[in-house]
Amino acid sequence: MGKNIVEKILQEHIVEGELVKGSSVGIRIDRTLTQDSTGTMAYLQLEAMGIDKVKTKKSVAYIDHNMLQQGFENADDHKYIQTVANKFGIYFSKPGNGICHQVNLERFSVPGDTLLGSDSHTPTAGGVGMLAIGAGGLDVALAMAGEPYSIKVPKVIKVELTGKLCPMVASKDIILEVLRRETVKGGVGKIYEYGGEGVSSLSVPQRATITNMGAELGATTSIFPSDEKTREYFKAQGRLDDWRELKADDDAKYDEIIKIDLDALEPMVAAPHSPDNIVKCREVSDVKVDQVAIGSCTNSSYEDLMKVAKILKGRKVKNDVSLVIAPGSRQVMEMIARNGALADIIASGARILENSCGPCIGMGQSPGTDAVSVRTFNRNFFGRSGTNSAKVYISSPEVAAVTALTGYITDPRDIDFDIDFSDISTDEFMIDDSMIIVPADTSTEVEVVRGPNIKPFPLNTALEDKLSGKVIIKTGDNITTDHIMPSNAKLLPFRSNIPYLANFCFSTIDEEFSARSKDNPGGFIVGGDNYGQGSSREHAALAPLQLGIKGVIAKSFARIHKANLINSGIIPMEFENPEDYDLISQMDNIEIEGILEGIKNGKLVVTDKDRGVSFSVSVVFNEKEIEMLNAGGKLNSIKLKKGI
Ligand code: MIC
Ligand code: SF4
Repeated sequence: MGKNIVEKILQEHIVEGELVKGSSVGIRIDRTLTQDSTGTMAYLQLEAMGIDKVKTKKSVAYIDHNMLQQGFENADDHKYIQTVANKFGIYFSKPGNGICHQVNLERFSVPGDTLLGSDSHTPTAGGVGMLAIGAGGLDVALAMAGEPYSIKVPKVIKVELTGKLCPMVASKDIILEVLRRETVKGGVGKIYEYGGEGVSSLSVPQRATITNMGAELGATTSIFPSDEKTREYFKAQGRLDDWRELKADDDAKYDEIIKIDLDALEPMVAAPHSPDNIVKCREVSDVKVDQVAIGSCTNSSYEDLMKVAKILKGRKVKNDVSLVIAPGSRQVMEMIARNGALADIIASGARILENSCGPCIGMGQSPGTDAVSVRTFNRNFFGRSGTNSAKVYISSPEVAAVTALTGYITDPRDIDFDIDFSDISTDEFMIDDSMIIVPADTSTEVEVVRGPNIKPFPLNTALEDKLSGKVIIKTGDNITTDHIMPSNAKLLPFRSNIPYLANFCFSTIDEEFSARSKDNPGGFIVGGDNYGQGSSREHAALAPLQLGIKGVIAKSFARIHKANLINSGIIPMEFENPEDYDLISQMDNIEIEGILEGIKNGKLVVTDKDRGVSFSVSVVFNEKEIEMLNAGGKLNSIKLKKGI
């Protein structure tokens, strides 16, 4: 029987279990990536594993998230990562070299290989046909240590593209359309494989925009075939040797097929505060805009910025709009600087930021009170910009650039500009890998520098058979990791300091959460659907662990966060009957007995002592997960096994 691309790659990498839908398999990880805000934890955990060198084909540590050096903390983190990378045989991409996913696409992606990254947008590399998955730092550390990565064999959804995008309609609009149809939780347990005749008209950066933002579906990953367009991209990056063709067999089977006619798509935006809140630009053309931000790992390629430069050339940004632009990599920045496009951008009145995540993670450029910001990013979650009252819209670079000129959300087809994008593609990127530091051959002489900002991470204790405690918080649906452990310019410097960070757990929606948890140790969190969507940050599990949280009961969980909870020894429990959510209130006392047996049988009974009611929660885990929970987390279970 014919195979799809996902099955082909999984088959080549499977080392434990069998390719049966829904069952757990272990796959070999060829490559890893980390970035600084999740990297410090990942490397502290790697150090705890007692290995000398990473066992992957290539692992890369990027610095791109926290670039604002307002104190020593950040520089300490960077130094720690650089030295630990050097010791363990990991390539180090210096601050200023660019956003991990953009640089990875340019310089390290390989079709057909597996990539595990401690960042939820690792699937960006699916744009070249890599099976690229986001995970918590501990899982990435384990992959570096040579352990297989375990996943549930996902459903494979084919997204069949037909036709061709119309002028001023972007690949961003394709993924916005997928989000409109599938929603932010529609992709849980699924991989989206793109195919159909429409694929060949899309360049690699356009494809990478789609696989990048596929993370917002909650999907395991997204992937494109590796074809002639991919080959051209590798040739232009001087990496033809890394290219291989990858396509689905003609008779490949899929669990579902979604069809998208590219000709019929229109420019769209994701309205506040969710990436699936999709509306057509023309429906919101009365929205006055205060800020426009162009960049992020979704839309900061050479091609994206050349389009922006062409739109801005000879025109001026509206007086009451602030336009900020962050190119995705040093390669992109240097190319637009040398060919003059940067001068056109500057002349328009735009502000140029460095090649990093920047405003996407609230590191600077927070909008004003109640301000409207149009961004080419992938997430517009509540509070993520650093301003809770701000309204963030997500759009393509074309929409963003035109909007900066008009001051209102604008469909670029409604503007009478004579712009031709046909000469943008390049057959030769500027290649200079001098900001990528090759690790030392021998690790023994390398000293790991650990500044005072690097604090030990919390470890859980072995699972108890009976748990009782208070419901410290009850949340609604679609709680993001930005709600649970906010990231902004004030908090990002403390990603390697969990005791401090924990004081701000849930702080954007509940300032008392941390104090209440400390006053009532051993508590629980109650959540709605899709609890923990968004980022891969394990801090959203480690901070609750630090505060003594023992379990989370939710209607459903996002994939990476659920894994991070288990890795931390916090039990994720799902309401068997979602209506039981209504039975519990914040600060109720709950009790769960017979836990050790219950997690083997997939079911626990929770008693709400204040309401005098009991209900069942589902706790279906595989053997390894049960071991982890019993030991009080993944690291404890590994230490037990290895006797370290
Ligand atoms: C994000 O986009 O939310 C981040 C910041 O890149 C996170 C990682 C982090 O929290 O450090 C992600 O996507 O995983
Ligand atoms: Fe950085 Fe934003 Fe991409 Fe996350 S989504 S990696 S913060 S650019």
